[in-house]
Amino acid sequence: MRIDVVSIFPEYLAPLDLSLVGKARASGLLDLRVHDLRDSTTDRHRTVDDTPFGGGAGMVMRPDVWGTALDGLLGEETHLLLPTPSGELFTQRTAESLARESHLVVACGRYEGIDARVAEHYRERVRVTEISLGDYVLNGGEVAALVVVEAVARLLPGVVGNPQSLVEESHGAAGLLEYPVYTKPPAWAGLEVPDVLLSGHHARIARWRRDTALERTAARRPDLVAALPVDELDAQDLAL
Ligand code: 6GU
Repeated sequence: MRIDVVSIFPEYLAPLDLSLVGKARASGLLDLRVHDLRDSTTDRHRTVDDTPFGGGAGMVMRPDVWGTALDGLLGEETHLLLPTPSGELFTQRTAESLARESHLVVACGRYEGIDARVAEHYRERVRVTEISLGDYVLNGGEVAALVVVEAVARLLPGVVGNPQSLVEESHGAAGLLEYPVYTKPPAWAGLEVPDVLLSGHHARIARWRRDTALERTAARRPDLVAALPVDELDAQDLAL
């Protein structure tokens, strides 16, 4: 997969050289390129923004500068992502869908955002999705670009060493949060690992994990429990 990220702070994306994403890049599974939006400016000051028409606080990013940057990157297959607090919520389902694409371009806005004509114009040419990480305000789209790249890259075939670790995880297909996990030592700080996990009884362990995942999800994310398809709950689930 190829991913292009455009930002006025390309250094913000430096962590994408590290860890799993860094390895995916080094091995060629992920072709990730970071671009400086200011390279698409034409004036001496490398201006990317201006005051909003209609008045108001803050600055808006100019569509002509973004146009130059994006025209140089978009192809037939591109899915253009525009991080913004007014976008659609980015979820594991979004990541799964994006992991099937061949080319993503992430256009990181700053200030009060990008002139609205940019999304409108490129919607005529490619798929465009405005995405939000959640209900809070960040200073720009760079953190969202980091989130998207990491969430998508780990779903690409060959990136995560043991594909089984993608199967049972929070926000996986079960729609539940992950069950609590433990390792050695069996007693620490006066706290013991639940007996069932030391029992070697696989069916009981699976049941305990399902129960604790459901309890945890109900306590922390009642919205996820409400969204569970009833036909996927078993009799034991319903007794909880
Ligand atoms: Cl994607 N961008 C900005 N600026 N703020 C956000 C966000 C994105 N998601 C949540 N808050």
